[in-house]
Amino acid sequence: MAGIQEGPEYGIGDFVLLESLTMSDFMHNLKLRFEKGKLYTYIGEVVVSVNPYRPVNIYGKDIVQAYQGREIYENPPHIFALADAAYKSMKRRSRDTCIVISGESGSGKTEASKIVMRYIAAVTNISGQKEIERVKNVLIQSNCILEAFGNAKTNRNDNSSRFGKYMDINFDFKGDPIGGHINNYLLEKSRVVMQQKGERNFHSFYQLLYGSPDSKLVELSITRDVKRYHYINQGGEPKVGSIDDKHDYRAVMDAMKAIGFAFKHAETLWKIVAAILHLGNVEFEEKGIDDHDAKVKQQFELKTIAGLLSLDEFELERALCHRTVAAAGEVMDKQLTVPQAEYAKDAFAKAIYERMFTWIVSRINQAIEIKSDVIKHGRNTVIGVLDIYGFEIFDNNSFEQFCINYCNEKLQQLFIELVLKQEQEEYMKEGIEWEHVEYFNNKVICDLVEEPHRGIIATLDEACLNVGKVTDKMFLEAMNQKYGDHKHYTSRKLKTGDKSLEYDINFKIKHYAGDVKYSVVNFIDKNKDTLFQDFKRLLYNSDNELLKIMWPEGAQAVTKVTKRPLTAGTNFRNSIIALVEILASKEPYYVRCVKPNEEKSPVLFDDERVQHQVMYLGLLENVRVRRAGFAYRMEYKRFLQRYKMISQFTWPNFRGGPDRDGVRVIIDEQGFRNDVQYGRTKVFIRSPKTIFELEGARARLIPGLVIFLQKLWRGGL
Ligand code: AOV
Ligand code: MG
Repeated sequence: MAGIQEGPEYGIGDFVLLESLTMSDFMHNLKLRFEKGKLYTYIGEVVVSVNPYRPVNIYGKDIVQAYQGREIYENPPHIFALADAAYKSMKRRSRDTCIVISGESGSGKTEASKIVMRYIAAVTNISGQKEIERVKNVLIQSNCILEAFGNAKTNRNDNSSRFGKYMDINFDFKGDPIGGHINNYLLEKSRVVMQQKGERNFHSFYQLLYGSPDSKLVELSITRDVKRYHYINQGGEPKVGSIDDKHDYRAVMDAMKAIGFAFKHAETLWKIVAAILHLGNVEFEEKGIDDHDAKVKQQFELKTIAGLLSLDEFELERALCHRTVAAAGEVMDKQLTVPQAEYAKDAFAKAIYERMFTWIVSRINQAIEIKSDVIKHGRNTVIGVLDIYGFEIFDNNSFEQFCINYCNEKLQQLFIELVLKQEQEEYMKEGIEWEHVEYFNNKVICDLVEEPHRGIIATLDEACLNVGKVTDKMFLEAMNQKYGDHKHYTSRKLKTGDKSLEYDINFKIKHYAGDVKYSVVNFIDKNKDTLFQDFKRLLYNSDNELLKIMWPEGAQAVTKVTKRPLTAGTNFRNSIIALVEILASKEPYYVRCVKPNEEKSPVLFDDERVQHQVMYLGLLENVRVRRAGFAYRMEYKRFLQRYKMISQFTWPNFRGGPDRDGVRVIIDEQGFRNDVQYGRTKVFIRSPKTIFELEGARARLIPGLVIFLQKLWRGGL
């Protein structure tokens, strides 16, 4: 167990036990542990994890064994202990639990979620049942497929999640996984057609180009030359040092096979990816000098795309350059201009990619869906694992960052509510009095974004009702008027009287994690998220059965008046509110991820950047809440078992009444009467010092344990 042993030189393993609690004490301890190679530190039951940016040898079988079924304080801090606590609670007390992983982009959330899943897989199905093994396999293998199609290199993280993921794992009465379900949230589809400098499109494109065999490339009419394809060459850096696209392509193919994707379906997915590459190279020109209608410049590309997607070439061109409009029962054909056609093409590319991703998630869900007879017979409890895109600030922030950061705001809000609520509830349940701790409540920012009728999303929806008439700038102006006085909103205003001065196209939100300047350009468009009906019909009429399945609404008659669909912003808001409700209904376990530096360096601890995160994650407040009341609590029975040797009245066994009386004997004898309160089932100890002294007394009586205990309490709790 070389990887996890700890001694005093590793600092304190639980921030709650710090002698004094200032920011500098907190930082000193976190830095010391990072420098000594210790990723994990507790705040009570919360795990703080600092990204090591190097492979660490602490997730092996022997370490799994060390943590399996043990209590959190019995071993040095580790995310396994948290996974085990969630698992034990689910199994022993039939509680639905969830593991909420938060932190900014690149802080290690996705890695943490995979470690948790691997731990759960490692400690279950001891009897080796085939079906359970299959479910475990799908749960684990699905990651590499989802990451291929849903992750990308950004300027903050080489493997950045560009979608949110919440995965439920269902367990039977024995505590073995029998199924699961993945919810995915808003894929950043704008990336399909546009990338910032230094970034890439989704991994899948590069995996296909670098990883597939030559014969496949011929079949899809593509080459390995990334530079040739507009949709994937804009970032300028197609190769990423930390990523082996060729290897990953094979892994994705293997995973699809293992999960049971039909071969022809896997083929179709790659055909779609290739078709998008070709689509990116399609350009439009005007039909003639006086004819501004758009026509496709590269007919050969059309032929290839039509072939890949099993579409009629003529219909494809029509859909790209025309639009069918139905008014008063009459169907009309409207020609698009060149810019309109460009826009429609991009919308088309984004939509097929997004639909494909949604289909992949549902196909994985189908493979792990629990059979209804299993639900009927027997208990079914759940552990949910949440891994969502982290808070991000780029040079250029748009609608996507706005949604991602709003989502992080909501998770922070949940943390505030639950961590406080839990603590308060525990004290109430046990009949204990406690002191309140002040903290920044970010509810005001959540409201600014999401409030019905008044929030930014509602204002944006209003602007979208009048497309064509309302521009992004007018939307900005509407916001400036509504939120001009809001503490968390700022925007530079137009100086009156100076016509030459343009509106600033940005607005700034003071998020809990920092100020972010968003550009309103394309907010209306991205929120409205229109894809002309013509494309839907086109894809529905594909001879490829899978494409047809992906586009069922294409079956609708042209004249049928469809209800206005919800906007992207409102959809996202609703799904995040629903997610928060799911999480709040479960017993939460928190992992708070911290990014040590911006350079992805394993040796650099950037004090300023880390301190900023410690502040906005509310980690100090978290420790204070934990300590304001009581730093430590233990069930009477466990307390007695652990400390009974330090009093002659309780050793070897206490026979004078209930366990609670035995605990009182020890506490009184040691002189800690004023430092504890007695709850209904647990003893609550206010200061960490008491624990140190009790441990000391115990250790003196068991000389052989001295060293062990020093390690445990100084470094390991
Ligand atoms: P994120 O999920 O929090 O960012 P990741 O989990 O993708 O961040 O971590 C970023 C990178 O840090 C990984 O690709 C690894 O190289 C490294 N890393 C993280 N955790 C560990 C660990 N426990 N051991 C070794 N290396 C690690 V984002 O999805 O961008 O918000 O949206
Ligand atoms: Mg991630």
